[in-house]
Amino acid sequence: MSTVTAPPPPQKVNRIGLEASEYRGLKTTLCAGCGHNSISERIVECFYEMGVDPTQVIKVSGIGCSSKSPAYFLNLSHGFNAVHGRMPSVATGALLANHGLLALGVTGDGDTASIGIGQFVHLMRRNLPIIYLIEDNGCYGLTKGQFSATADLGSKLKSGTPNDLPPIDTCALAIQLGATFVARSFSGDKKQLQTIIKAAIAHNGTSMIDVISPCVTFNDHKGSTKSYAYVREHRNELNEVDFVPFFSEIHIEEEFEPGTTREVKLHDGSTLVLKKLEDHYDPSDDILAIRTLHEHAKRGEVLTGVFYANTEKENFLELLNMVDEPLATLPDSRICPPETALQEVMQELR
Ligand SMILES: Cc1ncc(C[n+]2csc(CCOP(=O)(O)OP(=O)(O)O)c2C)c(N)n1
Ligand code: SF4
Ligand SMILES: [Mg+2]
Repeated sequence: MSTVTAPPPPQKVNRIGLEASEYRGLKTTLCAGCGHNSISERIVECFYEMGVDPTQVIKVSGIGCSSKSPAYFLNLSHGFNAVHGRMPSVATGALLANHGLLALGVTGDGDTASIGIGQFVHLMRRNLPIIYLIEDNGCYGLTKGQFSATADLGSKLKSGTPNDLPPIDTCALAIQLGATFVARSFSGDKKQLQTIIKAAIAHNGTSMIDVISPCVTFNDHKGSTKSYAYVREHRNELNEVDFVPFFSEIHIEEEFEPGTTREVKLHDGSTLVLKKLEDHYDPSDDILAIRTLHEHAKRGEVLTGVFYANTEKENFLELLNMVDEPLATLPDSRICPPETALQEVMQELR
């Protein structure tokens, strides 16, 4: 009697024919329960669901537990682990060489707001097309939990020592400097974080996302304002966010009640839908966004949502008026002008 082996069950694939497993990375070595691990999972889901070609992505990071996390997602992508706080210049160089890549920067609050603040501010004012995601735990997790520059005034270390300096609000700073998509989320909020990352993938310009991501080992105790308990208790959502990708069949008018939402059309034709906005909140008003952030911070609240979206401003690469083909793909004959071109220039200068 012959035995018939059943064929393996069909694997689910996305719109470019890849399985979710092709978006994963190595097994994490971070602490169990670290917020950074949840963010890695969201990145895998979003890039898979959006059908991004992982071979056309570059992951860039600095130094820290957060900056280690690109090893745990998108194994098929390019990657560069830069020096502490110096990821923005590496990312800028990579995109100047190959603007065909989708850049994903993953960094920490120490990497960004402490040692890396100089590079951060210049990245924001350039509006480089990059997703810049801060895994914000208010401390230097990798070096045993010292306060970073995003730690709140009065927040306490495990030893009970209070922080006596005011925090840098990376979102307010990014808006003031020129980033064109600015949001804050929480590693424990799967739906909000997924929506914001998908919108950032569709945005053409700098998407600055600050994700509160508790460090369970050094900053998750009573007295810390970056603990799971504190964020859950003091969280206030500025808006409920929904995302409709350009390839989806869903029509926004059918999904949501008219008049209750504000829609932001993104570069690739996708739509970000903002619901339940605070009274008359306008996400294209940068001054209002900064004021709103300061007001909520003064009340000790952790405000999350999409604060600012500007889909009109040209990005850094457009501003430089670069050739259409990525520089990395041009032959030497087009990158190095011949001897005669130099002679012509010299002639003009005589
Ligand atoms: C030039 C330099 N200075 C200091 C350090 C030590 N150091 C390594 S990681 C780190 C802070 C990391 O904090 P953060 O970016 O918030 O990442 P987290 O570990 O909290 O995710 C520091 C100070 C270093 N590696 N290089
Ligand atoms: S030390 Fe903190 S930030 Fe680092 S992996 Fe552990 S929980 Fe995460
Ligand atoms: Mg940190």
